[in-house]
Amino acid sequence: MLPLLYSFRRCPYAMRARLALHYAGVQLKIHEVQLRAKPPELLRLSPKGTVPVLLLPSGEVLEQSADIMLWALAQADPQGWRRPELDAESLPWLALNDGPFKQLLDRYKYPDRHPQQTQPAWRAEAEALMLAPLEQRLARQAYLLGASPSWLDLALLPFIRQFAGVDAVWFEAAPYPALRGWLQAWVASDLFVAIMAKPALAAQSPGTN
Ligand SMILES: N[C@@H](CCC(=O)N[C@@H](CS)C(=O)NCC(=O)O)C(=O)O
Repeated sequence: MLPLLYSFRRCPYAMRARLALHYAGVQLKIHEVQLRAKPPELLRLSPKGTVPVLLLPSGEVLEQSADIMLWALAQADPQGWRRPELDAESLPWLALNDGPFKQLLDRYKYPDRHPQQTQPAWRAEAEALMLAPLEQRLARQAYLLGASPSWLDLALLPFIRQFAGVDAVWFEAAPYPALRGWLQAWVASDLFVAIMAKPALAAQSPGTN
């Protein structure tokens, strides 16, 4: 039996899990779910009802994207992307991303649901919190933790991509050239292209795209 990943193609958390699993060369089955109609077996395994969820052959269930990434890299890490000696540096970035930045990203993306501020005001907060500090880092080093890639690049990439996509014209002209270069290179990578491939038609359920 192979590990089974419950995933949603465009979910940034599911994307980071798929990135790590693919990088590690883990053989698995992917169950593409519809968030509005989650399969009952997923909710039995993980009542909190978010994706990604990884069911291991042992019966163990990993319910957090970061845990799935770390599990994947513990299986294989061909290019040394885990870098545990840098956890003190990387884990605060992960927490910042998944907490306050994700919240601002949702507000920037759906300003109608968050009328306390204008969309540019939400964006400016997110820039100060995340984009400007990331730009500073990437102006002096090619990847988030130094001269070579790490799991932190994979963990943050889908969120920065989503942020960039809210207003691509704005992002293209924004004062973040190093971040833009980093994002473009990852999005063009074989790894990213592979994890965004649409599920084979035969495996698709009606209504997915
Ligand atoms: N902390 C979780 C967050 C996962 C999450 O929020 N996933 C979203 C999709 S991007 C989800 O499944 N939301 C439930 C829903 O929309 O019904 C993780 O890191 O895996």
